[in-house]
Amino acid sequence: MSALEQATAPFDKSALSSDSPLPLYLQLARHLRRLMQEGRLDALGALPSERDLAESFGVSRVTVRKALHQLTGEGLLSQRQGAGTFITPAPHVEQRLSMLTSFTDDMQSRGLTAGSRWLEYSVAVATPEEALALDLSPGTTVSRLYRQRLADEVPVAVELAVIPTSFLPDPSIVTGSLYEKLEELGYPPFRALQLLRAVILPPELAPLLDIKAGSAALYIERRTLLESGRPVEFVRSHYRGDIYDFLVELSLAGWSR
Ligand code: 16G
Repeated sequence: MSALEQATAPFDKSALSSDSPLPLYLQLARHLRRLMQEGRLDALGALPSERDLAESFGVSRVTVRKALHQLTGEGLLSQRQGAGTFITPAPHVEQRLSMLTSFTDDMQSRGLTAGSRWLEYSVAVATPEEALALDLSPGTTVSRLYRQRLADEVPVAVELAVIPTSFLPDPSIVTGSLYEKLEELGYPPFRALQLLRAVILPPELAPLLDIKAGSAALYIERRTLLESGRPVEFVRSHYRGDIYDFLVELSLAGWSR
């Protein structure tokens, strides 16, 4: 099967269901979004014509037009008069592992716009695992920030950051960068210990990262310390394996030829 045939194979009527309560154009938009996010349309660059899409999916051209309009609004497609509908390349992000940077810094340095969506925030007593990671005595309270992190509106990670309330009493005051807020409060992150592990994405996180359940992901745990050595943050995150790269700089370790 050629690359084109492989990419066009998913343009098929079985992707949509007339029994679903979701309007057909939203089902079509969701299907195309998924194909783009899985990189299955990369070989195409541009989408087939509205007429061809309508025929392949067995829907009207109005339905196709509404779906394409929806995805254009989300920045996933761009439509050029007379030239067709083009697929916006997915952002690719690289983080240097030797530098302590925030998500916002990482995005900015790549010309992407960092974003967050709250999934939940709360103040609660630290769990034993959190207390251990943050060197807290039992019963100490922490602020929890559970956020979806976006690069140019594309979800790239889901992050649960836990901060002792002595540093951040109210998680809701973090409206943008957490690290900027900590700096503003007088607790700038200074260094961090980070663990990375390749995992299969837990199924409940798949919709939050807009990828298929069972996809590969990077699980990262970070313990961030103040200059004094006191832990200020414990973060557990899942990053999309397909668009996030981590770059490590290695230098010769104390031996010579
Ligand atoms: C990064 C950090 C995370 C930190 C966040 C702050 C990793 C693996 N994690 O995502 O620990 O909480 O940056 O970002 O790099 P912010 O300042 O943009 O909120």
